[in-house]
Amino acid sequence: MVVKVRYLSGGESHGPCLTGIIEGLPAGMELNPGKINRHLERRQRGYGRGGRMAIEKDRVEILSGLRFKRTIGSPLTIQIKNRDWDNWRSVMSPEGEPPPDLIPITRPRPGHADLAGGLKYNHDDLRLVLERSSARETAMRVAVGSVGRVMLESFGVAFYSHVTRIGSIDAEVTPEKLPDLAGRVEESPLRCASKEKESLMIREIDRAKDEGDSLGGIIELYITGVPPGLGSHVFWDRRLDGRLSGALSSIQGIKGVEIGAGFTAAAMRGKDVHDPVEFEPGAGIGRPGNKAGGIEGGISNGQPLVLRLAMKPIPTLTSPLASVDLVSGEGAPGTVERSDVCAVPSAAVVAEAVAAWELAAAFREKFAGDYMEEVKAAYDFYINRVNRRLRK
Ligand code: EPS
Repeated sequence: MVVKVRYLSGGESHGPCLTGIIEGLPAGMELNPGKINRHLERRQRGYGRGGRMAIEKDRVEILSGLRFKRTIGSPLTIQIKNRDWDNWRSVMSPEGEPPPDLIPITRPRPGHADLAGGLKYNHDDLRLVLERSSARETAMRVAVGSVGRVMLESFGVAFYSHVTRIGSIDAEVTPEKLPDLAGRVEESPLRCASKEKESLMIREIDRAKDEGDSLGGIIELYITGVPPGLGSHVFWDRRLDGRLSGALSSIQGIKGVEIGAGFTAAAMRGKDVHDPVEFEPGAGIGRPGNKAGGIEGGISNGQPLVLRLAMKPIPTLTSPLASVDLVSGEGAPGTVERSDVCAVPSAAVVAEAVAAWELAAAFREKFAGDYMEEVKAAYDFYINRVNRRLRK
């Protein structure tokens, strides 16, 4: 049996709502919408965000696929209302005529989807690009990913993320420490494990804001409890590393994804990069190191997944770069829109959800079944066999 796992989302940043439809969940899975809302709330936090987050209070409404907090096997439809819609009803109205005072956006922001999107879809008003390219869309990615996460958590998978860099400030905390530092990361406005580095990061963000500038950074994901065998070496598009890095680099602003030792491995010798396989009486066959970041040959190997994401600075600058007005053809500064100075901590929560969704899809391919007990039985059978082979 092959399970089709997919979702589609729709919704403009300043339209009425975001909608997602998920296919592929087993029936009988416990799903408390409160768990999804908790991650939506985590995504809204973070030092460096602009005024929009003071308006929104993201919460899901489940419109189908759930009864008494249990999935029923049909598509799960999720809706998140945009509170800001009240301020944009005339500008973003799906019906009627444009208001007489509508001012189109005609000066693309360098680094933003404005220019390329406007050319591709032949939009005169670049608002039609920014409305969907906006990171507002990631609220639905968090909701959808959190559904996958709830399923994976019931099989012992745990997700951690932290911010290891903002601009020039490096936090230097290794991911293995994250399970112990999770409380500290959660209360940090920058998801930074080091209090000292957090103050320096805040100062860096304040300085960028004063200068009309923006900042990027680095996010690290650490995911434990992933069983060996998710993904596959036999087809290129089922390789777990490709699926995770493709999905993670589709998050707004993400420009690079590393797995395990990543780019540093390129400068090392093979004997220093690859993690030996060891047998220890009592513990069985295991790995003393994890430079592979939990994936070998496109397949999870049972070690924690370690992924790093580089996020570029947000392209909306209050002190804008040079651009051209597409109507007059004359040089003009890029459009200034309300925006964030730094959204790296939010992107970390988005990254957890995006990784959770990809892993949930790979998990369902490995452990198919129409209802939860069937999935659990397949999982238990497989894990017992794996443990026997590893002499555990
Ligand atoms: C964004 C611009 C800002 C951000 C937005 C992403 O929104 P607005 O244009 O309404 O001020 O706050 O992020 C979100 C709305 C969100 O929910 O994360 C952009 O241009 O990408």
